[in-house]
Amino acid sequence: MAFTLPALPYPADALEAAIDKMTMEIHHGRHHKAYVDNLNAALAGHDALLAKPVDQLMREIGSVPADIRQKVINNGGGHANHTMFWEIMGPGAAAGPGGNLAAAITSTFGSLDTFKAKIKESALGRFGSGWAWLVVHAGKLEVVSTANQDTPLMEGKTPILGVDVWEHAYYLRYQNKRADYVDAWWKVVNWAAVEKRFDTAK
Ligand code: MN3
Repeated sequence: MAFTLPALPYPADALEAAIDKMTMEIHHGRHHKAYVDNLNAALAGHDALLAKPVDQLMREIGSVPADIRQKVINNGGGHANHTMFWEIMGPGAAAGPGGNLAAAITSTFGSLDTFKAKIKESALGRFGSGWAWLVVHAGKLEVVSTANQDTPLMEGKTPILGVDVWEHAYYLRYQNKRADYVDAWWKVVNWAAVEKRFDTAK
């Protein structure tokens, strides 16, 4: 058993409203692929760990031997984070959430706009590389940020939306303008997929 790179669920040019085709190709085909390859290399010979779904592997990071744990955090986190990232984006997406998620965002943050502002603050506040997340923790929504490829799964939190703020995610079109990238990114959020993750996480 080995981890494999999942196919993008849409063509690489499908998210042009926010992310250009070349960025998608390099991000998926090289960066994400490298995380998968390096994760498999780190876990060579550890068959029980290779057999776990990646989200479970990351939730149970304490069971990974100490000598390879940081490699698994970096590359297993990279694999888990990017797999979710592709799934919660899509072309022609709705402008905002519906259903239970819309109600939970309003009751937690006050409004969708306030929630988006919190994600932006979190994304811009992350010095260097990392992610801004909407997670479910103990049944409640929280906005959190992580460095590098650290995943909220390692803290017992379930990410349901996340924006990659590594420069490789936006540099070709936005260069140093991370704020413009985050503003544009909402155009390609697949809210139906986020809602589904929310309903499952609760
Ligand atoms: Mn990335």
